[in-house]
Amino acid sequence: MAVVGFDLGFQNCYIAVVKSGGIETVANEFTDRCTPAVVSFGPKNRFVGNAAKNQAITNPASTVCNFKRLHGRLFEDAVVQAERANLPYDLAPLCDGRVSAKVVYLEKEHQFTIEQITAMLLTKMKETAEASLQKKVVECVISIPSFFTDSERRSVLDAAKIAGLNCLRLMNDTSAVALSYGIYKQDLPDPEEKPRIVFFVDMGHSAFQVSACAFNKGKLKVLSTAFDPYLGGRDFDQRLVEHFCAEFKSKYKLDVKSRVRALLRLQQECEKLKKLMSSNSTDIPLNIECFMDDKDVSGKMNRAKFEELCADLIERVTVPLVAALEQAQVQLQDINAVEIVGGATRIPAVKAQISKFFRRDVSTTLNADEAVARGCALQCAMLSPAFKVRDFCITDVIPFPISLSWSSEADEAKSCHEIFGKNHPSPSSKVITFHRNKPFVLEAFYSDPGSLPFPEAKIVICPYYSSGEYKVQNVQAQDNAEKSKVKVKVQVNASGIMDVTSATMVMRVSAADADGDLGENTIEEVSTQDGLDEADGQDKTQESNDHTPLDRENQPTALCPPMEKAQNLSHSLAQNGEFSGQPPNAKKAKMKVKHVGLPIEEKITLQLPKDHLNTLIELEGQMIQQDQQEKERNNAKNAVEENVYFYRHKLEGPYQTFLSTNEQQKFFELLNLTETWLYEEGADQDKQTYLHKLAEIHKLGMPVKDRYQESVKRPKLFEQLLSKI
Ligand code: ATP
Ligand code: K
Ligand code: MG
Repeated sequence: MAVVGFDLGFQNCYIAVVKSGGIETVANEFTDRCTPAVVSFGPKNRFVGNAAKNQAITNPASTVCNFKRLHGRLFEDAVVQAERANLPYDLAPLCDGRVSAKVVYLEKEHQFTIEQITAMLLTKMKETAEASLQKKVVECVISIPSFFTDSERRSVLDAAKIAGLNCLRLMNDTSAVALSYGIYKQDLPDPEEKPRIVFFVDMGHSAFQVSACAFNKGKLKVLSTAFDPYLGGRDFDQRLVEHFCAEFKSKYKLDVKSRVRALLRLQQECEKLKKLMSSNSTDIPLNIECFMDDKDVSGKMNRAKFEELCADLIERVTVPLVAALEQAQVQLQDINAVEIVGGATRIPAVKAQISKFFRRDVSTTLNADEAVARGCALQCAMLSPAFKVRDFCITDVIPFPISLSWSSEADEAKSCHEIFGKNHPSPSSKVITFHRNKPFVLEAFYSDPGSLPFPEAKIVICPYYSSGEYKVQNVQAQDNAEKSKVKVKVQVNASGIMDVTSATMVMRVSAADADGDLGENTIEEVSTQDGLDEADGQDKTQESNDHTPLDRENQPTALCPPMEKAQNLSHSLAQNGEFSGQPPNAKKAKMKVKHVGLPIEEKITLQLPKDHLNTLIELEGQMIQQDQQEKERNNAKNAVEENVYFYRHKLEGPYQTFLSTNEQQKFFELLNLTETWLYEEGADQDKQTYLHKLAEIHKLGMPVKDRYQESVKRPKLFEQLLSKI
């Protein structure tokens, strides 16, 4: 099994794989380790990554970029509308209200869902990984921002499915970084010792994230995460763009924003300028030739002026740092290191602000661009049965509090119950006990919509506020007409996705029945009223006792024992007066019961319906084929062209004496005709036509080539023969 990690950045994507027992970042066919998050649509094929980025200015309306934050959102969403105002291509609603990109592909208008667009990017990254590993890639781990909500996470997982990938886990960016930091550290404190506290700070193109982590030998525990989902490198670029737009308006009377291409060029130049200012504090010129109306423009900028323009952005850096520190409940002096990653932390003022807040130098021991992908690959290796990875249990946190609501049996009024609080360890699951005699509905939602990165959630109840509805079916009363006890398991899995995963009805059975085949299902009763019974903490995490981080091939990993059970929730909730469930250990009299699994009908907010997902998987397959055919067609065309030049060159040189003047003349004629044809009607033909042309050339060329090669070989053979005599 191939082991692959994908950093799905807003601007830059990276691929890391396990190769020869170590983690490697993979370069694509342009020998670039970064794959730009851009998908462009042409009349015959798609372009993804570097090739797509090259189309950004020439084909802006069908070149899709800056799309990561559109995942799991409706077209109407304020965030989507804000993004849309700055996109060179258009967005449109699908019939279910979700957002799609509207482009021209194969000379027709197409609407692609954001899942499809990300799938196209993943397809490309998958192919790059496959080319490097020389094997098929299916399993992978993909990074996402820690503030992604349920619907955003599900949307990325659907994208992976469309690309034919089995994403074993979605991993929060900063947790992936923390893993790549911790796993190689030989000197972490023992489990019973005070942990080493490290803060990881990542500013990318679109967002700013920070997490506080506690490390012990074999253990990484995320203590808190905080973020500003709307603060990233692009906001700094935008300040420069605004500055020069105003300057060019007064200096050249140009309305830059009225021309997409000019604006795109200015954005590119401003980003370059921003990067240059990171290593240079003196004046830096900005020159763009033929910018608009054939006018050249120029300007200049320096770091001090730039920092002035971005003063409020730099101030905002502190806010999530304060939050992460407070929530982690650690003191500044307890922090052992502050590691920064992400391209935008290279901005000196951003770095200085982080450093000022923590009152220490920040460390840059990790590769700022590749740490996320490497962490994902490490996690993938840990989840792969084919690799043996050093002990490392990862506990992440839930970024936003999650509640369930249900109506009580007596009245229909719904009550809400917080199941997982902010920074609750993740993955995690809990069992809730109900007493019911008919089917009932549970609704999952975020308890604090104001904290979600969806501005409008504060005003109206938007769909993201609720993440799903689960109907527990087939519930019925006991034989004696009493209500049945129903145990429902609620889980936030390793990818940070919430689900009601199972429901069972506890049926009392008579002694006679119990003597039958119910042995295994017999359990002891626990509590009596609606309420949370137990929290069974962390899922299994993979471990072994090995001391090198990675051992190659086919050594099964051992599972580490389940983490100590999380604190019993029924107890603490009961104190709040919300639950009156008995402590789980207070057992009642023994009773024979059987557990009957109940079907759950789920309705996940905003998720692609399954049959639709299958259609999209098929469509992606067709587009991959289309790209492949176009590639083959192009290769065939190139082969014709190359052979025209090859034979012409050879006919003028070494092949000259191997054909008659007549033959030669005929051959030259064919080559000239073919060349002219290539520029005219042959410019755009199907593969077969090119292969036919190629055959015509070879028909004349091959015999000559053979004769020539024979003549070269003959004296050599003769020599060999002579030497043997
Ligand atoms: P996100 O994490 O938001 O999804 P991303 O992972 O694609 O985005 P990165 O690749 O970490 O983002 O960072 C890209 C940003 O870093 C861009 O805004 C880029 O201009 C900026 N950047 C890269 N190098 C430098 C530099 N030397 N100085 C200033 N900014 C830089
Ligand atoms: K990145
Ligand atoms: Mg990033």
